[in-house]
Formats: sequence, C-alpha cells, structure tokens
Amino acid sequence: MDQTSYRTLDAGGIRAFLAGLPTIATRLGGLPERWQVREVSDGNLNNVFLVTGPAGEVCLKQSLPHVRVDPSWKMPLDRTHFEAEWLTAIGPLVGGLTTEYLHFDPVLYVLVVESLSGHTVLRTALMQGADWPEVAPRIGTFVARACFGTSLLARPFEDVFDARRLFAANQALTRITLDLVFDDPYRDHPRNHWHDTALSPIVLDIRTSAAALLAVENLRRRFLSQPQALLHGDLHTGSIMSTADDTRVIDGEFALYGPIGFDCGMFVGNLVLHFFATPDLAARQAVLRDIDSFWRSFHTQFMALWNADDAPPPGTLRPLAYGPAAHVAQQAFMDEVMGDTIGFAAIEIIRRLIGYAHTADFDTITDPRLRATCRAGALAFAYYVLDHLADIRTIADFLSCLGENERKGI
Ligand code: SR1
Ligand code: MG
Repeated sequence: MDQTSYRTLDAGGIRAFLAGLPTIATRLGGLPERWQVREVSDGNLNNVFLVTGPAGEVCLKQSLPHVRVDPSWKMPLDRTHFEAEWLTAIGPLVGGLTTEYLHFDPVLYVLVVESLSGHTVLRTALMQGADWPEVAPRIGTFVARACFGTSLLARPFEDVFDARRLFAANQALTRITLDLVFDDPYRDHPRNHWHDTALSPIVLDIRTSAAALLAVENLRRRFLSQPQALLHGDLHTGSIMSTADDTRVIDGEFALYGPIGFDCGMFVGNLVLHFFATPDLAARQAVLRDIDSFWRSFHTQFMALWNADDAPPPGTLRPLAYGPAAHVAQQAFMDEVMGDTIGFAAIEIIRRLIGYAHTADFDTITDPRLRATCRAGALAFAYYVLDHLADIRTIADFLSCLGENERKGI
C-alpha cells in the first residue's frame, strides 16, 4: 500500500477524486466543478462528506491518520479498508439493511457509499421523540442475518477462517474497544470523565465490587476469544440511520469476529441509555418494547436460518445431533448469546457515562439536577446488572429490572 501518496481530501480534492471514477461521476451527473460538497463528519474518527450532483448524491468517508476529535491520538489509516470488507461480507446477507458499497481507494483510504441524507441517525431521532416500532426488530433481523451468515453454521470452516484472518488484522480499532470499553472505566485513567458528582460513589462501587469486576473480566475474555460471527463491533444508535420505513446499519469499521452478544448488547445498552435519558413514561415504555422486539426478532430469525430446509454450502458443518438433543444444543447456544447480550449491554452503558466517548442522549434534559439523577440511574442500573449477572439470565429478567427502575421513578 502506498502510504506516501495519502493526503487528506478537501472539497476540491473530493471533486477531482470522484470525477476519476466513471460510475460514480455518472451517478452524480453534471460537471464536477458544480458538485456540491458538504462536510457532515459526526463520529469520533473520520472525515465524512456528502457530494451532490444534478443526478444523485454519494457519501464519502476518509480515514485520518489520527482520531478526528483528537489529532494527538495517532491512528493507522486502515479502518475504511475494514469497513469496505465488512460491507462486502454482510451486504449480500442483510437484504438492504445497510448502505450500498460503491468504491474503496486503498491509497487515500476513501470509502464511497450510497448517501442516506433522507435518513436520520437513530440516536438523534430518539432524542427528537421519534417512536418507530419497526426499527428495533429490523436491527434484530440485521444481527441475525449478518451473524448467522458469517458463522460456521452457514459457511465452510475454510471461508470462516479466511474471514477471521482478514478481520483479525483490524487491531487498531479492536484495541480502542478493548481499552475504552473494557479497561479505562474500571480504573483511574485520564481518558475517563464525568461531570455529575452524583456518579462518583457509583463509580467507586463498581471499581470495588469483586463480582462486577469479575463479570467485566469474563466478558472481556469472551470478546477476544469467541469468534462466533463477523460483528459490526460498534452497534450503537449512532451507527444506525433510519426513517420510519427504512433502516440501515452503517459504520462497520470496528468489524471483527467475536461473540454475537456483543453486537446485541451494544444496541440494547444504547436503548437503555435512551430509557434513562427520557423521563417521559410513554417513551420509556417504548424502549422496553423495543428491547423486547429486538431480541424476539433476532432470536426468531437466527433460529429460522439455523433450521431452514435449504441445503447449506458444501463443506459446512453437518448437524450430528437430532431430535430433542439438537434442540437443547441450540437452546444452550442462544442462552449463551442472551447472557452475553445482558453483560455487554451493562458494560456499554458504563463506558458511555464515565469513559472517553459519551453519548448525547442526556443533553435533551435541561435541568442539571434531573440530568445528573438520570445519568446516575443509568449507571446504578448497569452496576446492578453486572453485580447480579448470575441472576439476570434472560431478556425478561433484564426488562423487569429496568421496569423496576421506572416504577421507583428513577
Ligand atoms: C476514539 S473512538 C471512540 C469511540 O467512538 C466510536 O464510535 C467507538 O464507539 C469508540 O469506542
Ligand atoms: Mg462509528
């Protein structure tokens, strides 16, 4: 790879670059010098632009040699390469639940995808009060299809091992997850921060609870040592764009082989953050409904794929057990995913409140005391879940703990 020719593109550079790609230039239409280039960078890591011509629009994402929001934090450029590989791997599996992959440039680390400018980031939509009951089940469908289709249940081991080797190289972003999600929040680290002092005693509780720390340690080990499927790796509500009718999972740059419950848990954890960030009771009920419908959709569709009659590709593992034994084995697998989901959800909530990368959910609460109470409620809930992980084994248990919080008016 020619690292020396890399340069960060500005609006003029973007026009010239896209003008050299005939399919995309045709998609945009008209003269390159008339294309409108609009920066819409929103995430922590990359530059993102929408480019509009008279015939169409595309989205261009370029890796920077550092974290976008902190230029002193140096980073390799390869994340858009992994996102391109992720899109290539899961695009054919998920039936339109992601963006269309158009182009990747391995010198400039530019990824070009379909523009979703008519969609809204799900976190923003939730903060604006959108209630879209179909989104959570669509994400369940997405995770079921992407994870089943990239696992040993659907592919010969040779294919899966090749994919594992490819994504095992996504080490810079896996390191970010390991540090920011599984390590920093559980000790003093300059990257951690929280403003509300109401959180401090709960942080101390978490850091001194042997049960909670052991749970984090176990989940961290599972994150690195259970390559069940190709994960999105950062499936928070900012990685989803939606309208009421159409939902897309974007930003697969953190892709890696890992435990399926990690993707499920990230999504559920971010719904829980929204739950605590909205004191409105109807909105909270909608979150409980969404977590339930996400899980049902994921479970039903994963099982349906597993039990489908159509022949898997030659070389795929043949089931050996049959009858009730096979059913028990499937049940055990799904229970394991459910346990992981609950644990990873709690960990995601904690790091979004006291770690490096917070979320905007609580910004809608203008009263600082109420905002602090809501954040503390979320952190205390996550702590409770980690501390009682052995007893909270099902999504129903998890929802009933969340419902308890609502009844107590937290
Ligand atoms: C330095 S990157 C911080 C966070 O932003 C990404 O979206 C991931 O969630 C990561 O943990
Ligand atoms: Mg992202």
